[in-house]
Amino acid sequence: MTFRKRYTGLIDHYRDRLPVHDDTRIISLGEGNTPLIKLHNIPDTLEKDVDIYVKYEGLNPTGSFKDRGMTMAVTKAVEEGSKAIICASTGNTSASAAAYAARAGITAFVLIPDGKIAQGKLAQAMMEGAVVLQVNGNFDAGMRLVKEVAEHAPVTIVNSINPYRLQGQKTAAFEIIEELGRAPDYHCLPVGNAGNITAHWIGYSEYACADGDKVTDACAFCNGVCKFAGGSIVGARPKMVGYQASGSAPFMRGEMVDNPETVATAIRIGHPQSWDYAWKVREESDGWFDECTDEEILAAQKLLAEKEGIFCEPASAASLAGAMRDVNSGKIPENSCIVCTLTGHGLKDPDTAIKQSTRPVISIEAKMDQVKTAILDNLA
Ligand code: AN7
Repeated sequence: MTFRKRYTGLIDHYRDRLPVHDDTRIISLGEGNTPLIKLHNIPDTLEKDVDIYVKYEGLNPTGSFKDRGMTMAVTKAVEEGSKAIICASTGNTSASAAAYAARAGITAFVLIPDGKIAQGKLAQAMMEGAVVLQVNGNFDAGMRLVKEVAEHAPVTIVNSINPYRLQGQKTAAFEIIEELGRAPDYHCLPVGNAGNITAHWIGYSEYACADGDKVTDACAFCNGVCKFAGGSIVGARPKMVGYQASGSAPFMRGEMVDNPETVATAIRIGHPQSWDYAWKVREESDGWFDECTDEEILAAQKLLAEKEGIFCEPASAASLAGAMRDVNSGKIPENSCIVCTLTGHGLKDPDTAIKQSTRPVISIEAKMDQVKTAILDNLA
């Protein structure tokens, strides 16, 4: 019998590319190493022939991509002697911060917009012992408070303005390149604060440059914390495409949005923290931003579940909704290789899922004839 080496998280796996020391105590829950799933049924419904892969980040330990950044941010916070972390969050960051703080034995303070986070995320933060502060205001208001309080109180911010977050999140790009043997032509993501699109660009850029060289473009993003190790297997980088919800689309409006609204509460963000980085990513990658309506987002979420058996949360489906539209319009050309990041798990937001489900739940008596009838009525 042969044993496969136990996977122990992305810091262990990409140690030579991340800012940790040999004796750093790693705070990990086994994050990363998520599946890259090739869609089989949805591409047939499109007007052009393309390959679409989804990177199912909902399969991280707390159900979202935030864990990639949080393992780094909390590892470094602990290394630097911090006893408490703090974040503002639309839900997923708070769930992740709470989990990694519990693992490390430190305190997490999370500021969430009152009544505007999905139930699963709130349940996680509460169960994992975070101090939950419901703010009578949106994410942007919470973020302002967090930045200010961190100047006075002994707390480390673990929002994506913490540069270690992006370092952890860049590993998703490494995994994609290593599985495809190349970078995709297009990488589509939902955009809120624009930390994740920036992190992916850092990852692709590090992989794309020659051995030992620093890519000045990419290194401009890391605030000096990157530990670039070199090693190229690809020369090309993808075009980065960011999709926002129409009601929360500051990158489309060209300015901050003060009252963002969308059913995709994860990206209900009007004042993105990585504003400048994101424009730089768009420019350097020759990509673009676009917006999806709530209807398009929910339709894509449902299509993905019904046609492929993959359940993501509404915000995540913006990547697929936008990609499908851009394939049909020809903006993404025929024969392209496309990766869409599914940032969070569908179970995060059961309320929205049940509300938009059109399948009837059939109530029956515990009788055989009623089961048989239901089967005969519903066989495809
Ligand atoms: C599922 O949890 O900002 O563009 O506070 O949860 O890197 O902000 C969540 C963001 C996309 C946007 N998809 O990523 C938070 C938070 C999901 C998310 C995003 C978020 P960024």
